[in-house]
Amino acid sequence: MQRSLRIPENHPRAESLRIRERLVECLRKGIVVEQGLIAHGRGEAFDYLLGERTTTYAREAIRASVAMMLLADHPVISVNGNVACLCAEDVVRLASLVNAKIEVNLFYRSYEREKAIEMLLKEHGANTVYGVGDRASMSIPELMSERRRVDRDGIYSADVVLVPLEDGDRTEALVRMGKKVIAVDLNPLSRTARSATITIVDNITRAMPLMVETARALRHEPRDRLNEMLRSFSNTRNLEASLSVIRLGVDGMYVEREGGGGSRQIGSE
Ligand code: PTJ
Repeated sequence: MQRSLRIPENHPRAESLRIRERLVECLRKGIVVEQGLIAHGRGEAFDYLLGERTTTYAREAIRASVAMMLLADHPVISVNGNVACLCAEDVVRLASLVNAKIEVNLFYRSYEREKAIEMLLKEHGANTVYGVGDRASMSIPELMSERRRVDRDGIYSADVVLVPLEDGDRTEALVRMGKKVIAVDLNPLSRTARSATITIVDNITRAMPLMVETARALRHEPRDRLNEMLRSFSNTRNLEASLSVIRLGVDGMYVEREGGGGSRQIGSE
């Protein structure tokens, strides 16, 4: 039996509950897989520790990522079930602003899911969606999962790939192919986060709209300025900073409980 929850507006976790409802609805429509709900739960745990805010460090990573996409010759946005469900509209907007292709790439691949995700992206205005069916005829070397199958005109020939919500194996394999990889991952300790060229430690539901906003702001900047933004960014430093937000946040929570004035929002905006 299908159940849907009426979420009270003043519920302290209203937004988080809304996102869960959306994922469950996408599960019913065959866009998200059961494992996608588990993956989201892991993300939620890190989001909680980050204070469910976009940190200043995530904002820095977003600026560098958008600069990288604007400077790229063949940028591609890789879309899986969770990303399609939570951010289809922003994926299409961002792709149009930075002139990127959109490719469906699934860990739990089935033709039905590819088509359902393609349809959702097209409903939001995408023209061509790469990687569907026979289009995904090329393979990422040394990768065994279904994620290895990519489109010759999409990820295979891309110089920059945005992989919101990814697994570590493919990130490493794409980097080995000489591509620059931008990841969005709430877990700053994950292999994806550690091996990507730029990692945005933020929830995709907040990061993607901010990427769109940043692309609008930066799209007419001269290439020199964009290059300068990239040069001044260090992924290692940025990940360390995100981890310190978690550490300080957790310490702050303990202080608060013991009657001190600690705050979870250190490093957040
Ligand atoms: O649609 P498919 O078939 O491609 O499958 C998608 C999933 C998500 C099931 C698949 O990619 C997977 O198993 O992912 P992992 O390896 O569990 O990685 C998910 C990572 O994304 C974890 O590090 C989570 O912390 C992180 N994550 C989960 N939800 C979010 C997130 N990061 C940002 N925003 C989120 N909303």
